[in-house]
Amino acid sequence: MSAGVLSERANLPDINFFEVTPVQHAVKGRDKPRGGRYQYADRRSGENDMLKMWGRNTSSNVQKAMWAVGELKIPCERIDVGGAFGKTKDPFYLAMNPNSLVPTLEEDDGFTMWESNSIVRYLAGKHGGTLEPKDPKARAKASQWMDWQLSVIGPAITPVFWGLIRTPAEKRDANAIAAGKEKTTAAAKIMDEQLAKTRFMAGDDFSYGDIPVGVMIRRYMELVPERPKLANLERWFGEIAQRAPFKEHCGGIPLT
Ligand SMILES: N[C@@H](CCC(=O)N[C@@H](CS)C(=O)NCC(=O)O)C(=O)O
Repeated sequence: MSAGVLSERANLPDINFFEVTPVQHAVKGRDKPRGGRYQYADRRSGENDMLKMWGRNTSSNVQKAMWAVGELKIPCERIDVGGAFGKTKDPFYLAMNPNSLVPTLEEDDGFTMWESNSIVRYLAGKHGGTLEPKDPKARAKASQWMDWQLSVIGPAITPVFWGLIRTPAEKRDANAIAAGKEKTTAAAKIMDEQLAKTRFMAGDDFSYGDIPVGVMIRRYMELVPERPKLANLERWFGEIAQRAPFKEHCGGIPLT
């Protein structure tokens, strides 16, 4: 956890008794790796359980899940696995997530699940608040944009991210990067049209429908500076980027 979290507390929504205690520690038992503990103690929820989120913080899918954790102020310990940290092919991890991918959610009672967007929906449904819209139509729209992130804008930006961030300059596939930029811009225009009509993706309130696409648009803004002017998208992104959980778990983490 960055020191910035504490200084950003003033920007958080109106929650009483909100405490953030960053702790770096070893996980006891099973030869597990180290991670960061996010002690979001929110007495409103009455939840004392500490959930675990397995996954490196540079993963866009982990970022979605942790952004939701931050919005919901759930006690959470994030543990670095995946990428250079490895461990995702270890038997203990495969038993939780046979895909060998991050993130994986683990609760105190042994419940585990994977798929970042499903994790976001599960946590929002379980812990209440406004992240999951109460109105069925707004909830459906939020879910729609989450699925669209997986099926459209995620696949569009992936070759751009991998080409520009994870591939040495001499090995880059310029055509694949250019095609990815074009597809991502086409997707961003669809979002821009929606955002001409509503303040957020699923209506006039921030919801989990903004989270997966928000993580993608953060990448778009950084990786495609030559993009066309999309005034509604930029207005929306400027707003969500002010949220403390976005800064903590997504915007403040360099693309690597
Ligand atoms: N659809 C899955 C995709 C998960 C996924 O592809 N995760 C990537 C990181 S963004 C991963 O685990 N890569 C291998 C690794 O980090 O070791 C989800 O949304 O959770």
